[in-house]
Amino acid sequence: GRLVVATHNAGKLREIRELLAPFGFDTVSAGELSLPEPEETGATFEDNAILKARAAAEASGLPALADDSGLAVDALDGAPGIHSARWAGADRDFARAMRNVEEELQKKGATGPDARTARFVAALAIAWPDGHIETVRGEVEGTLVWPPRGTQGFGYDPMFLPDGFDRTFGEMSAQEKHGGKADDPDNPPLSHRARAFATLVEAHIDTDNG
Ligand code: ITT
Repeated sequence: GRLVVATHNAGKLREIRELLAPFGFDTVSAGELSLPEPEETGATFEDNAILKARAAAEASGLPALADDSGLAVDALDGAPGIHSARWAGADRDFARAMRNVEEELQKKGATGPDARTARFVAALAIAWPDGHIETVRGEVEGTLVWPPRGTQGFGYDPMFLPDGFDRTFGEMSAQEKHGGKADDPDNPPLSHRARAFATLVEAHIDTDNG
C-alpha cells in the first residue's frame, strides 16, 4: 500500500527507503507532499515521532511513518538527545553541531573513551488515518571520536564509533551502517534505525513467507 514517510530530513528519508525496500511499500515523503512540519513539542523521542506521524496521517489521509532520533551523550546527561537537530542551528550545520558536542565534552574533561560513551536512539511511529498508533525504539551504543572521520551518512555519523567496530558511521557504507538481518547472528542489524525497523518487522511481518 501507499505510505507517507513523515520526514523532511534527506539523510533519514534515504535510509528509511532503503530499510523499507524489501517490503514493497509505495512511499511518498512529507516533503514531496508539501506537508507542514509540526512543532516538536514532545518530551521524548516517542512523543515527537507520534506528533509527526499523526500530523502527516491527518493531512494526507494515508498511513504515515515518522522517525524521531538523536544522539544521547552520557557525560552530557543525555544531551543533545531530542534536541539533536537543533544543535545544528537553522542552517543544519552538523560540523558545528559536532564541534559543540566536542566542546561540551572538553568542558567535562571527557578525554578517554570510557568518558565519551554515547548512543543513537530512533523512535519510529506509524499513524493510521483512523487514529491507531504504534511505536518502536532502536538504540546503538558507541563512543565519540575527535576529529570526525568519514563523509558518508549524515548528522553526527562522523564522530560516532559503534561498539565492536573500528570505523565510524561516517566511514561506513549505508549497507554497513544498516547491518544485516535480525536472524543472522554474524551480522545483525546495527544502526538505531535498522534495529527499530527490525523490531517493527518482527512484530508485524511473517518473514518466513517473505
Ligand atoms: P524530521 O523531524 O523532519 O524527520 P529532523 O532532522 O528534524 O527531521 P529529528 O528531530 O529526529 O529529525 O532530529 C534528529 C537529528 O539527530 C538529526 O537531524 C541528526 O542530526 C541526528 N541523527 C538522527 N539519526 C542519525 C543518524 O543515523 N546518524 C547521524 N545523525 C543522526
